[in-house]
Amino acid sequence: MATWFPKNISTYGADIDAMFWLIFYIVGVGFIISEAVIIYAIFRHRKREGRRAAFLNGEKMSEFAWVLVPTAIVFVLDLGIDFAGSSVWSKVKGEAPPTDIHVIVTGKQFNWNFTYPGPDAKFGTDDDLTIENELHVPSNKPVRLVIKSEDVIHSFFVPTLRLKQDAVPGREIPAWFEATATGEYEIACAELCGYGHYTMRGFLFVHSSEDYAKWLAERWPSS
Ligand SMILES: [Cu+2]
Repeated sequence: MATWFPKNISTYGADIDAMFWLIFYIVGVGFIISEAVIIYAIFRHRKREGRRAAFLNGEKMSEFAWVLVPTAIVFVLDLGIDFAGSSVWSKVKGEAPPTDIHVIVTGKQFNWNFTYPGPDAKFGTDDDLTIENELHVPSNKPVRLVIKSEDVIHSFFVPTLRLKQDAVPGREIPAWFEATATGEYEIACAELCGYGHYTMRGFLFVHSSEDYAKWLAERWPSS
């Protein structure tokens, strides 16, 4: 079933996928048990000659337990998922690994703009470069992003990186990733953001370090 997922090229992708499967199996088992109980009850208590329907107001403890016990089970399983997910959360959302690659991602109707600081490594200077819908990074190096929006809420989604983060107007939200395989991968907007939402498509280009250096030299020839 793992083949249902898009290819994983992210250092933390396997952790995210493991959480997905944990939740999938817990919810799947719960689904099968609850459906089995419903189907059993339908047959066991079906209409029969000479038998009146019972009126249950749920005031007896044995009746109320049908609500209480499942609620308690769901609560305990929720805590288990939170506990299992906390280390993944802190890895993905906590302190990003140090790096010299910083990119500002700006969502707008209906584009992803990627701003590079240029050779001076500072944003807001003359050598900044903004590219539409193309994010170029080297493989096997952490990349730090700051995700912004110019207008409405968007969601920066790179399925192969297992990275999804809302872009919220007025906020600068940090994110990071490290891609492990070179290639060209799809970037989407995962938040319905207007009539052109479906056109909000970009590409992530993961280069080898030599190719990335070449790409940089082409963009900033003077440096
Ligand atoms: Cu959008």
